[in-house]
Amino acid sequence: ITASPPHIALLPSAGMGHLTPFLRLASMLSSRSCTVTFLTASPSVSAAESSHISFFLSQHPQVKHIEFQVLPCKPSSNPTTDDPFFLQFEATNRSVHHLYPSLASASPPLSAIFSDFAVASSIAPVAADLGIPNYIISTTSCKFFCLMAYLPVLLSDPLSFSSSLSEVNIPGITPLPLPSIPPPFKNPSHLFTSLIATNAQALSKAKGILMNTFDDFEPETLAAINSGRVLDTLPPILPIGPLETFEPKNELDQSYLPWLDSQSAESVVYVSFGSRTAMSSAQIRELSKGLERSGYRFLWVLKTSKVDKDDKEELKDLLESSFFDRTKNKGRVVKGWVSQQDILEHPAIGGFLNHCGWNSVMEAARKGIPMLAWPQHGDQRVNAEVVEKAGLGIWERKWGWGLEGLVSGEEIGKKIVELMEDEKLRGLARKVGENAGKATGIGGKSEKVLTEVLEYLEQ
Ligand code: BUP
Repeated sequence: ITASPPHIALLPSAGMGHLTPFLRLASMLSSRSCTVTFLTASPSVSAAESSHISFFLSQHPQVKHIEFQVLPCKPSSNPTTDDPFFLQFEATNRSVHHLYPSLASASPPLSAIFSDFAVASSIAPVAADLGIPNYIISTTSCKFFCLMAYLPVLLSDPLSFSSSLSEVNIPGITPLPLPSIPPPFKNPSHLFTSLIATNAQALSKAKGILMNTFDDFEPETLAAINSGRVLDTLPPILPIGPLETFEPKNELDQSYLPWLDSQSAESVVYVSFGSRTAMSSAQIRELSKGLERSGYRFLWVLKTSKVDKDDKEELKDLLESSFFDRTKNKGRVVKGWVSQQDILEHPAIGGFLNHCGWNSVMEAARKGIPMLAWPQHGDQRVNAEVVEKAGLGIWERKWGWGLEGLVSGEEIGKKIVELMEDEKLRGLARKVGENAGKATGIGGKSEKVLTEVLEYLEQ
């Protein structure tokens, strides 16, 4: 009997940073003849999530879709956070077991569930009852993954994050400077911290951890974790990135394109802080000054709220009209969703000022675009260190977390000049791009890892 391709159910978690790699992987699996069932929690937090899911399904009619209802707690009922994405993580964990009957009756029968780290503890019993393997998809760097996996151990010692220590030690990997630890980790009862710790404890039940990274990007950390030096209970870490992109091209604001098309090669700085970072209005003004001072051309995607549905402010209320007058030939500011991948692929883009959300990092890596890292929250300071070490970018550590203090326009301007004029960095970043291409090309390391997983799951 010849084996047939596996049937894989994918279960992402909340937020574009989590959904994006799942849509990309679903598209890759589908083009490799797998049967794919995509599981989504409803209602989603952001409008971007629902529109991306709908568009993906319309482009992949062969993909089955199962939607399940979640009921997030009211923000006021959780004393530690009002972040709607964290509340949705928690609600999804509470609802996942409802998926069992539809997963059990799937036809052809399911071969595996690929699910987000944020639901590891609740999906493990479902996969066990179904008698199929569960692979976790990690949506962050391998280095931050190590921190999450090791978090239960760190939390068991009240001194782990003590301000008297300058760094946090995790066996096998280079120490993490204390300022890079997400502040909620210092509070064990914070919802974000308890969710990560609970899910970390379930990692040993997974068959493997699929990671959107590649061997040449984080070689030492991957070697350490895969040799059992970080924790000896973890399943294999399987680097399969950078994931191929799948981007919706509908309903996008592309008004900047003719302008971008008319710019010379590698002359424009692209500025974006991801889908859920809202900067203060004072910081937005300093950033505008910095862009202007740098003298470089810029394309700036601006967000003013954590959830896109709340983003009601207009550009004219955020920045002075004189700024637009002075920079009308120098730059474009866009509000709303853009195709970041298309922008990064545009020959005019020469640098990327970014928060180091992991998808953005992998997108820049694929294209070898030098980054100026300005991490804002969560995993982003750890990711920024990875970016710097890999030769993809520079990072001004003293800028601190997003809401920690104002960075002046003067400093921002200087750093942008440094980014755009550092020829050594440009060469190193180009090399990163070449290595990323090799990893995902035919016979490449990431490509081989994914092929082996799918062969193992063939029915
Ligand atoms: Br904003 C924006 N267009 O306008 P990250 C983002 N993206 O294509 P985040 C667009 O969304 P986390 C836009 O290319 C990336 O794939 C972008 O994920 C795309 O950051 C994704 O980079 C955003 O991981 O999530 O959204 O802050 O919480 O994971 O940091």
